[in-house]
Amino acid sequence: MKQQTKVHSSLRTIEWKNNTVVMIDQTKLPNKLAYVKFTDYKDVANAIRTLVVRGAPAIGVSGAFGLALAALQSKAKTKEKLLEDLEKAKKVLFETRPTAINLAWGLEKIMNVAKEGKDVPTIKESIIQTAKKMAEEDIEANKKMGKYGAELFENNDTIMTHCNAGALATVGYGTALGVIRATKETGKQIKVIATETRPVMQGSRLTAFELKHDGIDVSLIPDTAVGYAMSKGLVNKVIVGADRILRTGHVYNKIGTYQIALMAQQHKIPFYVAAPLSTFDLKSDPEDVIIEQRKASEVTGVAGKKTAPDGIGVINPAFDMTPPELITGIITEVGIAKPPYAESIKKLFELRL
Ligand code: RUB
Repeated sequence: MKQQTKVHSSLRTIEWKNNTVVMIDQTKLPNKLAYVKFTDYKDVANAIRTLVVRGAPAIGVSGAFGLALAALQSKAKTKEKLLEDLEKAKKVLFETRPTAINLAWGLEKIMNVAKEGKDVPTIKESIIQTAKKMAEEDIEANKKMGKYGAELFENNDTIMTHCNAGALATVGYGTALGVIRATKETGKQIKVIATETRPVMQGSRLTAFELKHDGIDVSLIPDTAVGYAMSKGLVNKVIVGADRILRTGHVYNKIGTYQIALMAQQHKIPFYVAAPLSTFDLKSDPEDVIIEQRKASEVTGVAGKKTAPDGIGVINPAFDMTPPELITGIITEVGIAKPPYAESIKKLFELRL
């Protein structure tokens, strides 16, 4: 029998407490673990826009909580007027970040609950209950994903990850880092190599913080050292999260994911993606997906200090697309999809029904 090592993250990224949304302010990490509280949906929208909360599943649930606040803020006396107020709030929340599909998913789910309700008080109550349930279900999905994913990793593996697909990108436990946590919980010894993830440093600020917090062995590398680490045999497997996965298995994730997948293929290193079904977009084609472009100052400076001359052009896409042929498997809460993805992803959704 394998030794059971319990590795739990005590970090809870977002929570609904006494009609207030409480979040970890991720912009303050790793220097300070600070929490912010919101009672206005516009502040939640601003928190999503400014990366106080980020990561696909976390912004999905934040959107739902934002609508729950909007419902409480509404002075509507009729269902029609309440739906109008909610539509207005939905638009503000939706426009914060365009690439992660979970945001649209979270907002749509709450709007459907609102439309089905019969009067103002019952709609408000069912929105709050649904949003709270979505938060709990996110953690459950991550734990299930962890169980499936743990089987893919061996004792003594060193696993590379990019960006932050951990407890901090979700409500808790994490997707890619959830699989790493679950692997550790089976008693397997594993190490993690985290990329810094320029320009916003989710790897060094968040992944390294979160893994250290949980006592998981983590080494940080510059994004530019991925080829070095792979060519020196320092990496056995790669696992990343996703912001959107199409029915064809095209994966949108943090900028830099594509080049890591290409290098993994060159070095014959398995490349896995972990994401809940709420990250899948079965309707869009690659040309429909909007890649968020972020401000130039993220690239022309580091930690508030200017590192580039004024008056130059900057290209700062937040995400890129990794094509299915570079992906070994996609781990979800209902199982693992393997190529050909058009068939295996369809099967996963049938399993859920
Ligand atoms: C986050 C990012 C993460 C995925 C993880 O980007 O790209 O890797 O969101 O999602 P940002 P998941 O920090 O700009 O939001 O947890 O589904 O794997």
